[in-house]
Amino acid sequence: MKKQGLSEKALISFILTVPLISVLFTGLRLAGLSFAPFNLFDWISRVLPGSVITFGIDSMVKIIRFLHLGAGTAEAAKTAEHIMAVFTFLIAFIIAGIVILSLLTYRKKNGFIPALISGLIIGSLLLLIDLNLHRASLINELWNYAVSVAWSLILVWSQDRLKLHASRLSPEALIEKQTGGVERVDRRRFIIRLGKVSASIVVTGAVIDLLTGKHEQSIPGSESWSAHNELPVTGTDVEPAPGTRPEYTPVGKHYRIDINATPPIIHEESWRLKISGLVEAPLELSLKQIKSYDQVNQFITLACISNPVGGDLIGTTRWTGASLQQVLPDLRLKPSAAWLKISSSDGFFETVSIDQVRNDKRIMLAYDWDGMPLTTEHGFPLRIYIPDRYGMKQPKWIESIEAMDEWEAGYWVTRGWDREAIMKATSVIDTIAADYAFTDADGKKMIPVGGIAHAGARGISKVEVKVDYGEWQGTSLRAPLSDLTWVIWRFDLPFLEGRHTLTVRCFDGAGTPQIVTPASPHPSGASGLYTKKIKG
Ligand SMILES: Nc1nc2c(c(=O)[nH]1)N[C@H]1C(S)=C(S)[C@@H](COP(=O)(O)O)O[C@H]1N2
Ligand SMILES: [Mo]
Repeated sequence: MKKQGLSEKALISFILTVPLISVLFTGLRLAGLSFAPFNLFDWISRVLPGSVITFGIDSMVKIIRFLHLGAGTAEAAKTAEHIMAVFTFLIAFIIAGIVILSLLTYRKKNGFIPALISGLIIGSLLLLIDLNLHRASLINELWNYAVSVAWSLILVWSQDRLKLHASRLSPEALIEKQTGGVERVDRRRFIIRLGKVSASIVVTGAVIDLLTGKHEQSIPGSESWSAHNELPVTGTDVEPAPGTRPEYTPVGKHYRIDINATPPIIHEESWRLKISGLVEAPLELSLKQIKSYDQVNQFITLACISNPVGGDLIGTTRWTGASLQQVLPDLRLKPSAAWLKISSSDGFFETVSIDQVRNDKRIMLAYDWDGMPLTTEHGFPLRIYIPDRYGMKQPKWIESIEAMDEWEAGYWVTRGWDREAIMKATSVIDTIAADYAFTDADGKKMIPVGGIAHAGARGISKVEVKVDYGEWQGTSLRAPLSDLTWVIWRFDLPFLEGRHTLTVRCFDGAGTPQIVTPASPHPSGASGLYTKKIKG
């Protein structure tokens, strides 16, 4: 009998893993069951060293921006992660398949028992991953075990069939077999049939996905704040140049960055904010209890530390929540408590200084964005806001607060990013609106130019632009939505013939100029001047 070669083992594993992924995906779509490829990927991204992850994120953002993937960097990055997750899973299972088939090549009896054991081992590895990610649930783990065992049984059965084909041949064929001809034809036929079954499972999965996918659910009875309220700054102020980004970011367009292929789904009824550590007595707060504190509303610009100069990982909306300062006395902290460790259901965490909380009432536990409960992507049911810090310091999906006497490095800090992650001042030219050129009072042709400037919670005192190597010139600043948001600036540029370059710079509220030395996001946020070409 011909020994099964490595490439045939790999081929069979591949043919069987593709429909496995399809079945898992259908489970996710139809029943919200866990999708093992995402869990495997998320687990790998948590255990890999920070430098590898940082390099990965950096390259991904660069490639996405270079390719101009229209959807927005954050969305394209998630798609890229999903594709990587599926490939990683595929390769892992092909390797597992080769190992299983190699171990079982020389067995005499049928492979039911070893196949069952292999499937159970794989299911158990998936269970360990889910436990590590805090994503394990009875139904999900049963599902993982079921599909792993089924995959493994079919895999080993295929090997049995291939052997059988060899031994069941007629005497004539057996003679021919010496030359290897019939056996090869027969094996090929079996593998082709297997491939057809596999393909039809994938097609069925895709059809189900098409039929059931993508109807976005809106939360019944809730309407966004912005749908029926005017923004505090109206058109009477400095008019943004046409093409400037919206001053207020729709929640659906707000960038999303986190360590999860799919966001954790938390149920309000069973969720409690658990307070522990250096407190007189451990405490649990329901969302209702948190909402019973005075409601605070703040317009806030949030940015990711991975945002390059001029990138789209920045957004502005209206946050609603309770001031942590007000909640603090009810936590009954022991005198030695100096830090709060805020932990999330995805394993993300950060520490906040209690002194800072006592001194800054803007630090808040937020439950609404734009007047609606936080979406799953943006941290339902609770996230924290800490002024002047990049997003990496501000956990979403908060589950617990532990009072501690010592500082602890947070999730991204342990992976090599800045301890403080103070937002750097940045300014961007969104538009040079040549199509909206107008003639001013002196009869000169002017082109509206504009964009944003932002310096965390420090405000913006001045934005200037220059043409080529010319003098810096002042711009008009629109009153911001709050002193925590970006500022929209506008400059009417006298029309110029030919090609020129426009550069922008800003100064924060204290008059400190933005850092002009170019730096990439890692480890403490991007800096450098933004430029844009003028097409005359
Ligand atoms: N639990 C949790 N919170 C998190 C993260 C995360 O991965 N997990 N990412 C942080 C980072 S890096 C950023 S930039 C912000 C982004 O918030 P957004 O996705 O709502 O825009 O969430 C922060 N909070
Ligand atoms: Mo971030």
